[in-house]
Amino acid sequence: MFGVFCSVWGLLGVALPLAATEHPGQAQLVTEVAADTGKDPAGLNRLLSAAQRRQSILDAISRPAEGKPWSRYRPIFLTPKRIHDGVVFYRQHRRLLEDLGQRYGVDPAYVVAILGVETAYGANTGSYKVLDALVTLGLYYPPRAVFFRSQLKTLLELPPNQLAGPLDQLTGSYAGAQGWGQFMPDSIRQYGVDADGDGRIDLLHSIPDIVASVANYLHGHGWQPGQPVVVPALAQSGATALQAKDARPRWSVQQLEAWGYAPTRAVDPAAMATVVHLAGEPEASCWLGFQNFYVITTYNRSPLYAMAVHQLAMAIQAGSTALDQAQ
Ligand SMILES: [Ca+2]
Repeated sequence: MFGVFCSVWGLLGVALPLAATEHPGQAQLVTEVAADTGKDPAGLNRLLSAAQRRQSILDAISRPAEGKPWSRYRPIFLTPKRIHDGVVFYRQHRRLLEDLGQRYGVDPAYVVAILGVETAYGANTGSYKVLDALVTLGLYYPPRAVFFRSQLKTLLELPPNQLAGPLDQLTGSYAGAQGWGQFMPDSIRQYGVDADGDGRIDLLHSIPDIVASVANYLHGHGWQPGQPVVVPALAQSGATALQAKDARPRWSVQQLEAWGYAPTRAVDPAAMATVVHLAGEPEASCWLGFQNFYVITTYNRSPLYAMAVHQLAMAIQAGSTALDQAQ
């Protein structure tokens, strides 16, 4: 009798009341997380089964990002409002920023600029459920499944005091990045800091935690305090074409000059740099990017992103200095 009932439900395509969604690969993931953390598999299954595969997330990640020339990318981030809000934020939290900048050996204007480019200083931290985002990309998006499944696993493993709220209520970007600095779960685990000492890492509500975590991230990726980020260069016609898979500084300035890339400002000839070409309208531009430029690209590998962060940091610094002098 029961069996007949079941098959009727099955034929009608109606879910049995107690049947939960099981995503592909869920059982294996739960087994791994439970083994690593001792968490209850039933609780993990409940969390995952309540998460939804979202087509909007798959659509968002499939759109080409940062395909714009610099001349059209720059105005998105270097707006008067974003500069103004950055100056206000910098001055409002100056003591904290300068103390943490000192502690982590990073220039705090760059921390503020990253918060500005990522989320307009916390205004747009994202409205996708983080669990939906990471289930969708980790379990239903083969091209990036290795990366996103690992982020999903980390999210499930993070202790509750490293999250800004209950795991099933966290929101973020379509890629599952959270908080003012848009940290992925691995970055929360590796670089998250409880700077206000309340026993939690809260990258959504605690300004000290947010600032310290971004500063710690930059420090951890090799920021060199007081060193240049990027300088404009002139590429001579016939300059040696250089290929590199990322913005890591690979050549000395002296070597780059010999190959036809002349910095337009005095820089240490022994400093290591890479050449950054930005497509423009109408003209392309050429730059020498140093270690600190590379560090910003570890946050987002697009050179356009790193340049936007650099120029916003410069504008915030200039705006703040101008106000100091007016006082
Ligand atoms: Ca805290």
